[in-house]
Amino acid sequence: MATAQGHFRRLTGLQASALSAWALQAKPEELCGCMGFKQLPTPDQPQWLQVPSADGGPLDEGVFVLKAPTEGSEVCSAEIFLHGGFGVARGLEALFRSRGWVEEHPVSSSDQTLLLSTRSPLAAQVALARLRQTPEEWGRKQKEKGAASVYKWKSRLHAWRPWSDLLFAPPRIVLAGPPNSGKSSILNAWLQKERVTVSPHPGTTRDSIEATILLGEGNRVLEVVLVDTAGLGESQEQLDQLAQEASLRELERAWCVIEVWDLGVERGAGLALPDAICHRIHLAHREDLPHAWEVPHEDSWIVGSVFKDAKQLIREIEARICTFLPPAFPADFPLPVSEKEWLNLERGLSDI
Ligand SMILES: Nc1nc2c(ncn2[C@@H]2O[C@H](COP(=O)(O)OP(=O)(O)OP(=O)(O)O)[C@@H](O)[C@H]2O)c(=O)[nH]1
Ligand SMILES: [Mg+2]
Repeated sequence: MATAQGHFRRLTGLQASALSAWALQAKPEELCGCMGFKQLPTPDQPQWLQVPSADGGPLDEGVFVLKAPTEGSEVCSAEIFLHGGFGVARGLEALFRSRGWVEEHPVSSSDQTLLLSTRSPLAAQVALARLRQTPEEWGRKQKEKGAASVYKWKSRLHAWRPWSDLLFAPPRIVLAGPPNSGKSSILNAWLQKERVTVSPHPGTTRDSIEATILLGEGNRVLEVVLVDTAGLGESQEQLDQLAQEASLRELERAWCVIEVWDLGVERGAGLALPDAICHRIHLAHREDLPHAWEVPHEDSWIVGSVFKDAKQLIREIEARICTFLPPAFPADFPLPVSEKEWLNLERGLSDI
């Protein structure tokens, strides 16, 4: 197979836009020939450029920036910035291909869709990393760095894997507990608005109510779904039974359950929660009231009150939830989004 004369990669999106940016790599004489230069411009100094089309006519005008050469490399790297219409992109690709250049990691429309549909800083970081390189390319780079790099990352990949689920199907955090323990009040305090009806009458919430929030700090912020449920306990009426069945269905889907207990009234039997729940927080709520029971000395318990200090309570719950998140991964890691991508990445790293 003939080797490529050069490589090109589109840095900006596939859609039409004001500007398009392209990364190029080729030997100096080929870069000159392709871009129509007699000699290469000075590195790092933007140079006005008239790009020819594949048939020799003018294609577009733009800016060319040669990168500082890497020692020992025969190949030069550069970036060009042209108009962002479809015609220019097609013409440029035709020029490269006519000279035997090959496209590197073409941006796929699914990666673009991923970027455009992200709703949290962390998801945006992953989508951007995926636009720059595929998980397989990332794996190849680690391999090029040697066995030590591969071993280092292989052990971490396993720990990062749950992020795929968390980022692409936001985890559900369910407020559950006996009636009147303050579940809806906590949801409202979290959202900082009166989203759910609160009342002193047990059995106020009948349907599960959900709301999406962002949780975490800096560019580690991810999207989660908060769910308020109907109170669980002894039920006399048919309506209560249906409401409780809906709560139990929510518990089955929960990534984290916050059991909300009222410190002001005698604590009944524990809730029969499904075994499969990933994470659990016990909350002794309404601590401003005289305590009717003693809070167990266990790490899973948080004590607080929406009336006393709602912000502090929510901060504490969020901090606890963050401890359930998998370990952070580097910003340039293009997190695989499917089983197949994970397999390919792991297989690629295995045969070293
Ligand atoms: N003393 C005290 N009362 C609170 C606190 N938070 C909420 N409440 C009150 O407790 C009562 C029940 O609150 P809700 O938020 O409706 O409780 P719930 O668990 O959603 O109740 P159901 O939907 O009926 O299961 C209301 O009168 C609230 O105003 C608190 O921190 N301290
Ligand atoms: Mg309620």
